[in-house]
Amino acid sequence: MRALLCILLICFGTTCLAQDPIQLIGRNTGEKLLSDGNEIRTFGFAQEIGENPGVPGPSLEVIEGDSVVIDFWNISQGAPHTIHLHGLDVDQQNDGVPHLSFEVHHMEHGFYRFKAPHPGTYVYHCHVVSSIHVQAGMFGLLIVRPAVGDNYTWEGGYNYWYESSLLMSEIDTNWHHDSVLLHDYDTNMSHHHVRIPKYKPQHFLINGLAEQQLDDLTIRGVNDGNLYLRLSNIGYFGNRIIFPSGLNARVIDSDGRPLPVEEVTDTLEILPGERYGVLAAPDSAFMDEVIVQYFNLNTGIVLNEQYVNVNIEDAAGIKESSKEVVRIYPNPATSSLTVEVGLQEAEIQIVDSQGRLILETSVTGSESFDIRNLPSGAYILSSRTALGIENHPFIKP
Ligand SMILES: [Cu+2]
Repeated sequence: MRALLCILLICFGTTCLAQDPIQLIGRNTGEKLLSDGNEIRTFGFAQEIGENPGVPGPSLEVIEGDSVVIDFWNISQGAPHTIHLHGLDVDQQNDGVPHLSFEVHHMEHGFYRFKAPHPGTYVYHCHVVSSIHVQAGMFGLLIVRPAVGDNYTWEGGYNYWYESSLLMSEIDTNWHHDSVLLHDYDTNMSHHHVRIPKYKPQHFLINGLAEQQLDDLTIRGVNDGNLYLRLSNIGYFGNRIIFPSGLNARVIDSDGRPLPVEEVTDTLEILPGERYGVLAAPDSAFMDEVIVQYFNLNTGIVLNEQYVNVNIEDAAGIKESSKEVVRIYPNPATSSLTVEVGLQEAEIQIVDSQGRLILETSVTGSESFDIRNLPSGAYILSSRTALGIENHPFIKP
């Protein structure tokens, strides 16, 4: 039985680790709901046909050393698009700068290939008339995770319990009219003259959200474990990030490289295109906010502030039970399987030996599932909580 479980775990593991090409679809007909209730037209990246491209696009994750292929399929009409891997060490051919690399036209596929270099936080974006296409929504986060493991900043770096990514941008709705978005484009030219309105953003975003929409975003942590923040700016304003002093924040990496000297600070400025890694080591439980200010690069004047909730929990109870956040019994299980979760909520999935999803639900406390109709065989129940992912193999005789 143990051998069977090992084989199953290996199969299960490989499905997770397989380096299939990452599919990105370019679309010019996105819609974005703003915090004031208005909808604007956007360009953007999706991962499925028919999916509204998000602003930002999907966050991509790869592992250091992986051979990565991004299959970019442009299904939109009008100007071509590209994918520029901002800050990543890739060769010129795969760098997405149109006249130095290649453009992907309507109904074409473009393949970007690279070996994932330094672990860190990067941004990808379209590089065709980039001032317009980035503002239109064609950008997203790219995280290179270290080969040593998910919860490390890099090999020999820091271990952390929680992480949060904040990607800042702005929106000027006057740039989202067809007169700007449907600009002329001549593929033979490396530079384009496009008339654009003066940039006066009215919306200041974090992960595409602003104002009351940010209630859905919380930076979580515990009072005796590290919390890693990935902070990036893809807007045209500068960002000043103000951390609650209880976070004991220090800047440890920048643009995908560890900083030679770490800086303990409650305030961090991020200029357009920059990314920073901040390690927080809170020593008490508290609730507060991270303040993000957006300032004009020419005048230095702060035009707007947004707030992200911070919730640092007391680790005492959580950590005691963390070796077994989720417990399942009996095993083997004939008629019912009970899933018991520690202090928090768990998202659980049961997959069969072929990796087929049998059940997906969330559990708080203890819940029993009727498994009389489940065919005999080996299964894996995987659970995801704020403390990580656990895999629990079980047998239905
Ligand atoms: Cu584009």
